[in-house]
Amino acid sequence: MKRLLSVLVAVGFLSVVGTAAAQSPTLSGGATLGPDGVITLVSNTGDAVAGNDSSSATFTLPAGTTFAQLATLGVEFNVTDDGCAAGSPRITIHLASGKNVFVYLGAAADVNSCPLNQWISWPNLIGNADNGRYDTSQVQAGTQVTTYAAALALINGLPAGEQIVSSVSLDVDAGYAFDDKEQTVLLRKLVVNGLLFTAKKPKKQNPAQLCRAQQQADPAGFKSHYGTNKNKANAFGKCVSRMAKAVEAGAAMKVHQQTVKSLKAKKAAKAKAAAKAKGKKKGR
Ligand SMILES: [Ca+2]
Ligand SMILES: [Ca+2]
Repeated sequence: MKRLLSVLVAVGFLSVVGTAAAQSPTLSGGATLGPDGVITLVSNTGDAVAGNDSSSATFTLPAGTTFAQLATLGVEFNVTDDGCAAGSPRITIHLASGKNVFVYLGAAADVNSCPLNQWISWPNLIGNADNGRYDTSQVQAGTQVTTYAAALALINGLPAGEQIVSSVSLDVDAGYAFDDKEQTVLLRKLVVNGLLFTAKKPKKQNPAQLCRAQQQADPAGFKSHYGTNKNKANAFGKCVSRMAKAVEAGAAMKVHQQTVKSLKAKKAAKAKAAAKAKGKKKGR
């Protein structure tokens, strides 16, 4: 038993080692961080603003990191407007020499095409064998369509100083390729070795908790608002099933706040009417 326990403890420690610490990449161009923690990257070449022609989210790597030392390169993104084009979105591996290695993010069959309005996940592009996933043409002409293995062999053959990676970015810059001159990509995860950005998942509301708050706003009104049987005794259960549906639809807070407001308003109106009736009685 003691031995089993120490094994479990060791496993527990192992799982902690290698866990990347959450941090935010540096945003530039038209990139913005939303209240939901998701980064929006736009390329708008159709307006008068130059600052939003391209967008990047960039992780600076620990000094001296080499291309061969990149063990994890993952991304979760969603192209909402109007598609993938001209190598955008892409991951750029910035070498300290000033040259770039590009990693394209589309489908295996065509690394430049991707579906619209759905989250696309690449847990790790290091080792990816799709032909054309990597582009090392800035390092050596004629290698625009290549693989990770070939990119690694090429860069490992360079002088040591030219194997250093200074930063890694996700880039969006192909607005010009679309009719409306605008491209939008959402980013909710970017991981490069120990550097990790993840948008926080919104906390799910508890339907029963919301119903208790509504009930407190006006117990009698709550009964008549939700109750469907003879003595309205099923009001709480009806509320919980209504709010559970709202939570699933992502509309729970809206429905909850509207219901509380309406319950309070009805309660106040009732109290006012009762006071008026009382006053009339007294006046007689
Ligand atoms: Ca612009
Ligand atoms: Ca557009």
